[in-house]
Amino acid sequence: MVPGRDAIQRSFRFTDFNAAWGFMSRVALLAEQQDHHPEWFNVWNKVDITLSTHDAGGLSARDVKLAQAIDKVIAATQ
Ligand code: H2B
Repeated sequence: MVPGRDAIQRSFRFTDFNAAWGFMSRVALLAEQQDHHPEWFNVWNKVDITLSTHDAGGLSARDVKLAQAIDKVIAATQ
């Protein structure tokens, strides 16, 4: 959970920028498929993702669905 906000977040670390961007590309495709988009921050090998539903003013099932899809992307690369 994000303190003070109805949102969830997870931080990811990769070996380098190439791996981080590859992950972000996969997540971007999922986000477009689901019409649900992450707030995210990247610098080199680090990607921080926050999920919240702006149309709903907080968390919704769409955030959980995207989070689970992102977890599958990570699981597939490990
Ligand atoms: N992403 C997120 N995170 N929250 C939303 O409420 C949202 C979205 N709404 N992606 C979608 C797009 C909506 O604005 C469009 C019009 O479908």
